[in-house]
Amino acid sequence: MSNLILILGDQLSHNLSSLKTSDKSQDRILMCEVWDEATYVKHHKKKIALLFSAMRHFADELRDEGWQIDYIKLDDDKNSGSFKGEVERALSRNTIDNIVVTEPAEYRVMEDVKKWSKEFDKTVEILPDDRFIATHKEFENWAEGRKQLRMEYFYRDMRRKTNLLMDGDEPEGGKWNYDSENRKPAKDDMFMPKPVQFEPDEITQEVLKLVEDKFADHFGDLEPFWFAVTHEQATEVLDYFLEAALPSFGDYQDAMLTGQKFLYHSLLSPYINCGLLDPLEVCKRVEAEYKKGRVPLNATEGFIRQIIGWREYVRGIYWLKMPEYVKRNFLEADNKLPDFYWTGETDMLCLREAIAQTKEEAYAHHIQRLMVTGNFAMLAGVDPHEVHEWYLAVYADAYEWVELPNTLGMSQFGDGGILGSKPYAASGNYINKMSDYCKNCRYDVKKKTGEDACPFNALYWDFLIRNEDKLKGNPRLGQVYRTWNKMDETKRDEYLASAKAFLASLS
Ligand code: FAD
Ligand code: DLZ
Ligand code: SF4
Repeated sequence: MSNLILILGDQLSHNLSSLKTSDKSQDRILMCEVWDEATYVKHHKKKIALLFSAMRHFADELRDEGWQIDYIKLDDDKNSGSFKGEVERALSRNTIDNIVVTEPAEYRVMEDVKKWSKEFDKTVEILPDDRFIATHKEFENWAEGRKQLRMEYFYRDMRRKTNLLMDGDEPEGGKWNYDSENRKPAKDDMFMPKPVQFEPDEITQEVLKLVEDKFADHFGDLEPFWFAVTHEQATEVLDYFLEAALPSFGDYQDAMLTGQKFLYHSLLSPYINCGLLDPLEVCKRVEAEYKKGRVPLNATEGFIRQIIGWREYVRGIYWLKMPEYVKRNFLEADNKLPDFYWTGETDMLCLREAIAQTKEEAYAHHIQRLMVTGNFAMLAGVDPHEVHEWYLAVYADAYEWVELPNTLGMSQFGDGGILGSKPYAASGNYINKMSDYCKNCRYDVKKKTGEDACPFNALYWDFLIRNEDKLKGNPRLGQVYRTWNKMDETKRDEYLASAKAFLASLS
């Protein structure tokens, strides 16, 4: 019996379920760079380079371990351009009894794979992806019968399951969540860790040439390219994060500073999501730093919550709600995504900074994604599907299972409140509190209306009024609507006129 094991670009883990159950001496691995995956949205050049280089390095590691591998490069002769086409070609090259694949992380690919058994007349074994902490069944059971699917309660179950930061049956320190300690603005004289950077080796250089040649019209700067592309390098990034940034991760998690792209964030998501780092192992290393007394509890808990809480939870929501989730548009927003999301050419400094670093690094941290680019798109009434496709294309860590709930749900309120209990809508005041952007912006954050006023201020009220029918029943927005109702009528008209003029200027 010989199996064909298909390993996808985000399955670059030695402990992958399909590898654990296979036999080096008779099974054959297929890995393939395919046009369809690189272009179903036009991914950032750096993201494609990261994946192709990491795939090639991983294939070499497996070959060194004695596996037989068919590795198909993008520019190989006869590359069909799709997973299905490459499986078909592999079946014709080799004598294969069954196809084995660890479940694809994206719905689109899973639907494709499910058809192969019939199409190829072979058994297709789809194995669970046990790099995730919760199984699909566990999430479904947790969700069953609940009126609200709040992350916090799911997270507590994941703490119990993993035993991370547990003191017997109780949470370490007596509280499950230390977020209230994690909202400090940063100052520009603080020590900032510099990300670990790697020189492209020969494999990466070949990939960089390929990406420049084939994907020149995709968004983003390809070089300088310094991502980790192997497990060893990704582990160095983790080591440095634990050493230099983790102790301050909690305190400044929501802060933004001009010219500081990374602050105390880990930069680990691209590596965790493609399999170069294991999420549970990362959390154990973080917990160990707390146990050594090097890192405070608010940072440790805050970090672990992002991974075993948010990351697992958004995956659960994705698989629970797809395929209809991607079509949701609760607020019926239908404006176009402004062009400046692709060019960064806007006078709004907060947006310019977030978009410029997205173009340069394929990275922006969570609050930039949520409260700057996400908040603006929602306030401006942009179609959430367009917003989703932008996020999926521009970030090195973006895969639909994690990006879609974060974008359409958390940041755009497109799901009507499955992920968040209210829209993350904020005026310029929030950005001013959490950043130093407003000091040097051509707009005045203190001005509420008029040509020089921060656009977020009028858009905030315009958004609430535009969507009043849908949002006024939300108990968390009652106070906001009462404030509006008490406001002087002239002031209200000025807000709406300012927003209208600004939105017109966008189109
Ligand atoms: P850190 O701030 O260091 O956080 C540590 C880790 O926690 C991350 O590496 C990540 O694995 C995990 N994490 C943190 N927040 C989340 C979250 N909300 N959902 C899932 N995991 C989380 N994350 C992605 O991995 N891929 C995406 O495509 C993605 N799209 C997003 C789109 C929007 C609109 C928003 C608001 C958030 C999105 N996130 C996404 C979540 C988050 O912004 C990124 O995980 C984080 O910025 C990655 O940078 P980091 O590794 O430095 O994270
Ligand atoms: C994101 C991506 C890209 C750009 N290219 C490839 C590829 O050529 N081959 C591959 O196996 N995977 C790629 N990926 C990752 C896949 O899109 C991802 O594995 C699926 O969407 C399932 O999550
Ligand atoms: Fe952004 Fe408004 Fe501040 Fe300018 S003033 S940086 S537009 S929040």
